[in-house]
Amino acid sequence: DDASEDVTSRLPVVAPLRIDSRWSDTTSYGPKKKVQAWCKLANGDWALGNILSTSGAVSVISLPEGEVLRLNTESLLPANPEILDGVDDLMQLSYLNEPSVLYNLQYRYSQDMIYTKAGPVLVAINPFKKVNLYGKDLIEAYRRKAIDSPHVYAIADTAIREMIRDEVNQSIIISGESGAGKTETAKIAMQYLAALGGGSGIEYEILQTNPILEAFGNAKTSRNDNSSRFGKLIEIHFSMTGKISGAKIQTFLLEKSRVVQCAIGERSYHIFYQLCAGASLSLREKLNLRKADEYKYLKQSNCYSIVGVDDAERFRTVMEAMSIVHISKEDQDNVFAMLAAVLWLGNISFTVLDNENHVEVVADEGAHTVAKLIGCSIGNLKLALSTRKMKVGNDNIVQKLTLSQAIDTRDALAKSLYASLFEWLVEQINNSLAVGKRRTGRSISILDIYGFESFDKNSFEQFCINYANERLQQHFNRHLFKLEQEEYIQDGIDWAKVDFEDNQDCLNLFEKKPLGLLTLLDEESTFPNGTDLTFANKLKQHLNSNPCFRGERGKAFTVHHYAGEVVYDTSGFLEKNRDLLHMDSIQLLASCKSRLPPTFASKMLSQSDNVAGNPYRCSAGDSQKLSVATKFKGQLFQLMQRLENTTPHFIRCIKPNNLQLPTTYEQGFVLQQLRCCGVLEVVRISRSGYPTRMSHQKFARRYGFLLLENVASQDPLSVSVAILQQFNILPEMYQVGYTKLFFRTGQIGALEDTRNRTLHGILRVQSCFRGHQA
Ligand code: AOV
Ligand code: MG
Repeated sequence: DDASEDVTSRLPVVAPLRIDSRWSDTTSYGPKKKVQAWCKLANGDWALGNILSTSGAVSVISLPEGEVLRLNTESLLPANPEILDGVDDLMQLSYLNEPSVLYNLQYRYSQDMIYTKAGPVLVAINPFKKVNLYGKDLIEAYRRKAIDSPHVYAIADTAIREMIRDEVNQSIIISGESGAGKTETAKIAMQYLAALGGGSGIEYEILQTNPILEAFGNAKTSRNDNSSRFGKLIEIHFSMTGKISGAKIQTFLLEKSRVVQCAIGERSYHIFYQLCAGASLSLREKLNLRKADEYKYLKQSNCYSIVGVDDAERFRTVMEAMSIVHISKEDQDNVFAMLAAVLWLGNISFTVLDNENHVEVVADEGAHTVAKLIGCSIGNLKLALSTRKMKVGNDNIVQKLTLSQAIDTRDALAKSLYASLFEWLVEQINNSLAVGKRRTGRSISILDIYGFESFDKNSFEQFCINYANERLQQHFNRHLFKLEQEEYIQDGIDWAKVDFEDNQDCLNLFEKKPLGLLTLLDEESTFPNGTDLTFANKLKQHLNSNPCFRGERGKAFTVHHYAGEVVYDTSGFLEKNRDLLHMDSIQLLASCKSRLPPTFASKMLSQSDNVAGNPYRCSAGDSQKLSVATKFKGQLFQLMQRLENTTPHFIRCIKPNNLQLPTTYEQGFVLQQLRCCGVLEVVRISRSGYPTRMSHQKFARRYGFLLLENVASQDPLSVSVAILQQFNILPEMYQVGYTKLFFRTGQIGALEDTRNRTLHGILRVQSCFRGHQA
């Protein structure tokens, strides 16, 4: 193997540490003539130029197109030698400044090498086109380690190996902003795990959950034609023999407002359009289905199709996938009936009865179809949507709803039906993939949540999504920076500290009690007189001194997120946070002789925390139910706890441009993402640090048998030192701590190979074979 004459492989894996982007010791007196350097152009991009002369503060640079610039010497940054162009791990760069990293990624990207390592982290740049990087042959090549260029496959492979080696659960944590490629990356990782752990057939079911959940949980937004509107953690379990034994999916906060409202140019959930385009004639008749543009919920955003997507065909794929995860044809039809009911609910209209704006439901095709689909009488439906039972003093009265109250009630019912349907689906899938209760220490979880979002108008949904991303960023920081530093210090290791962007302040802004965004939101949500405006004012009153917060005019406020500033409009915050479904609606559903899958109806009813007080209560505000934000926070805490108990593998997805275009790499846009996710710091820390570590005991146990002399009687530390010596591990490649050994990247890999070869007797077989030849 050492016959490889590839030049880059002879470069030291660990370049000498240069804490920042300044000129190195080789050019210690600053930029020199004939040296290449990065210069910042007026448009903010970096260009590679030759230094023609430099005299103190001013340098003269020639650019490739012949242009000559006079620049402030201070503003020049050193460029790496050509031999380092396109290295597959940023750690190999001699100069780790921003333009060098940008250039390296761009160089690779232009050759469809979309994956690059940044120390322990995999950076994936969205190609926005088909690339020849996937499939059976490549999976096999990665499995055999015939290829070692950075890839999602390689990450998944490491996860499997470490799971087996350490008997510790693993996680693959994928982050990046909306449209960066997280969901695609998660699927690619799943494919690898399925291929390696396949055999029982369950792997096929696991893969089929993707088209289902994407149909019901993804939608076209202005950022991404297939944007996930829910968070997802899939835990894939393995048996002792390394075969997949089952899986469990947990979802987080589905954006239900999309069902009843979405912005121009966006779409509601894919499944609605798929159903309208792909339903068979008999299903159409049964559900009284129309074309998508005849439904008000779908019509309002004036967008029905996605370029390159055939909704009818996708519908067939989804039905097939549902059958594979054992959802019966009958249940499937019931699911479709619920979808049709949601669509027809949107078409229900009201007539105003008096000058107080009280209304009555128009008993047209919409109302009749909904009643038929959910299995209630038209009379009950009309009552539930236009009146509310209340208790005033000792009297039970029935109050007529105003137009806006009725519309809210109708929409709340639609949202709630859809969200329950989604939950029901996840439950069915989990039943089908069920794993035993045993915790085996053999699972790999893949986390794919909605990415950071900043639109022209940001509401409660973005607030929650971005909060989740803050939490995730902290997990990333903790693992790659904080815990790292703490561990070195604890074990007495000599090590240069690297500063990183800590986002604790922003998390505090959200979570602090009693004066944090979430607590203040909950408080205002329970005040009978609370409005979005009083909420916004309260934030300004209490949080204006917080550096992560800024009050804006009117009902808006700005949060300084790790990934940038986002202005939130509080309109609708309180209502979305309360998320009330009135008892009248619940009772209506309870009365349905419904076609709903049985577990679904009972689920809706058992969600008593979704109930706005009892039916005879005056105020909807005094219920004891948990708010959406608080529930979400709890879910995120739980998620983090679960992830804490795993060995994490991080993948950072990067969006090369904001237009979803192939072969378009916008430096500034990429840089912004690299900066906020801390990729450069990760490389720096890995280069200066010792990412692999093992206790003396474990190391001695694992590799001791490779020693030529008998060491049985010696203590683990001495055995460890003997191993290090026998295998000629250079002193700068490791450090011996009080309890552990710390290694630079790549060192343990070589030892592992030797160990595996020895264990499998390959060494002996090979030498035997050579002996024959000779
Ligand atoms: P996201 O999950 O990060 O956004 P996706 O995974 O949905 O982003 O990717 C967006 C689109 O980019 C996909 O629909 C593909 O067209 C394209 N894409 C991404 N990765 C690849 C790849 N490896 N090869 C080819 N095309 C790719 V969001 O869910 O919006 O945060 O909430
Ligand atoms: Mg996604």
